[in-house]
Amino acid sequence: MTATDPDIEKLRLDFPILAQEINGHRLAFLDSAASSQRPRSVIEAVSHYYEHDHANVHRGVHTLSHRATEAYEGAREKVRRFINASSSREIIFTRGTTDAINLLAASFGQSIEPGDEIIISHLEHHSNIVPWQMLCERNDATLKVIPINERGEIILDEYHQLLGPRTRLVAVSHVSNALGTVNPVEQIIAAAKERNIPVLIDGAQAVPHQAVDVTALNCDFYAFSGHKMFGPTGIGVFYAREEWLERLPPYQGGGDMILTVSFAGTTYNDLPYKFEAGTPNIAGAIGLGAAIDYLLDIGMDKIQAHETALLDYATREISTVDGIQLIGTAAQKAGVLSFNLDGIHPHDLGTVLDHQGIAIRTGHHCAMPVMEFFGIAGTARASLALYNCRQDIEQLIHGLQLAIGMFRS
Ligand code: C6P
Repeated sequence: MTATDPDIEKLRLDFPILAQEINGHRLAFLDSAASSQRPRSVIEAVSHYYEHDHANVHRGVHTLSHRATEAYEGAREKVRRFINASSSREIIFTRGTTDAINLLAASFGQSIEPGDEIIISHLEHHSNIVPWQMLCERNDATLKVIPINERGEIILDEYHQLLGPRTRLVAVSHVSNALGTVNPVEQIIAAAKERNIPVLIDGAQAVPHQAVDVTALNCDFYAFSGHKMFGPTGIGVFYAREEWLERLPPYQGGGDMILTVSFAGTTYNDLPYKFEAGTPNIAGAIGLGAAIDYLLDIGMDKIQAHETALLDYATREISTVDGIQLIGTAAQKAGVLSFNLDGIHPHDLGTVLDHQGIAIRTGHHCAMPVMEFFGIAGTARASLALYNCRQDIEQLIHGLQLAIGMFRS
């Protein structure tokens, strides 16, 4: 599969939403970092479940409950294989990345003491900043931030300086949503491990673009969202090593996370159920399982090669546009082109492009500190997924020329 390969045209047919026109133009969907589209197989898996198998899980002796439980637990096993976790007991279904990070901040956070330190990076999405800020405020701990350089890359030397005897956790993104920088997570994890410091990786923008192996990475925690990897909204994953999950207190209390309840006290369920209180998003998990089947069927290496070639092409093409400033020029990038055009506000640009059938995101991308670093209020962001092709990029470049004509004439 290359950027010009006819395979991509065939693959696009799997995504019914892409076949439509928007404002009288072919849809060029370049906003998958915000939320990707779903292949027909995911849509069908969810509706098949609702049409044939729905009941609550882990609760009934009847056939439908057995079927729902089997499908839900089957999805957990698919997630385990997808990220190469050792056991499905290490896979907790959540509402998404944000929910997964909040789970860790609430649970692990209970052991954080005054003076303890948590390290994040300057590249983080708000959901990997605010929960740690809230925790630090609550427990009188300190948030330390790894600085970045002008290309939008983490400065590893500075990271090493920040690691210290009071560091309790390192929490960094695998891929930046605002710039597309692929962070050197292997080195970040290895340096923390030398000091026995646990590491959380926010993988929301990594899992749709490359193979992820949590065992090889040697991270303690890994979080991601279903809706950015062609699965449903409202479902995500919190991976944690089993020994951590055994030690950590539960996040929420309620049904399914208990073994026994009396007014004298409660005992908690086995893993992973200890961390899944209440009726879960059963259909969401099944849809996520179908998305994983879809991705693995194509092959993550093939997807990564296609997107890397397309990003190279898009970077070359957009660099020729008069007055363009690319924000984020890291040596290692995935899936994202963030830019500004001289004299045109990103929101105006987004609106003009929408009139041409081109969907991009504009603004701060929930990464305000990144924008602050570059001294800008926001960017226009075109983000790629496996179904994008050269035609999408050509349409984008044409749209940018039109906008220049409108605003600069
Ligand atoms: N970024 C974007 O347009 P949720 O909303 O929980 O599914 O994911 C939050 C999140 C966490 N980390 C990273 C790196 C992310 O990119 C996101 C979501 C979207 O960039 C929506 S703000």
